Amino acid sequence: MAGEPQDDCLFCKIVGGHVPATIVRETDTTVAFRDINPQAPTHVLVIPKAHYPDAAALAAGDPTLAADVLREAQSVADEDKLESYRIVFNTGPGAGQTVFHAHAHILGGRGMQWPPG
Ligand code: IU
Repeated sequence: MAGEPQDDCLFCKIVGGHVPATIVRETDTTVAFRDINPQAPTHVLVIPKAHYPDAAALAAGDPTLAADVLREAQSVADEDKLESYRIVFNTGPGAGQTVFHAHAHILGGRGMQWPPG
């Protein structure tokens, strides 16, 4: 069923406390933790606790939860005092998605280039 935890999903395991992560924020519906391979001084992942394979599935399956993720992105930015930051949802392997549980990358604390690589 949409949103149910998946046994083989790393981020579901982080939600369940079975895989360690440096959690910076948690709400009833989301978890935010520091990326293990940071690409900027602030690099936090915000995930829905419910399992959706990518941002498109999340937005289609539970738009309110998608909005929760975006709201948490701003809270992460506020906590790290970021005036500017980037939210990235890699969607699909060709875009660099490697973990198939929807997640927003919150990147900040350094200058950013456009277009991204
Ligand atoms: P991607 O958009 O699917 O490529 O992002 C997955 C991210 O998850 C990537 O930046 C990894 O460094 C990060 N990550 C993590 O923070 N903790 C982990 O245990 C694993 C991956 I595996």
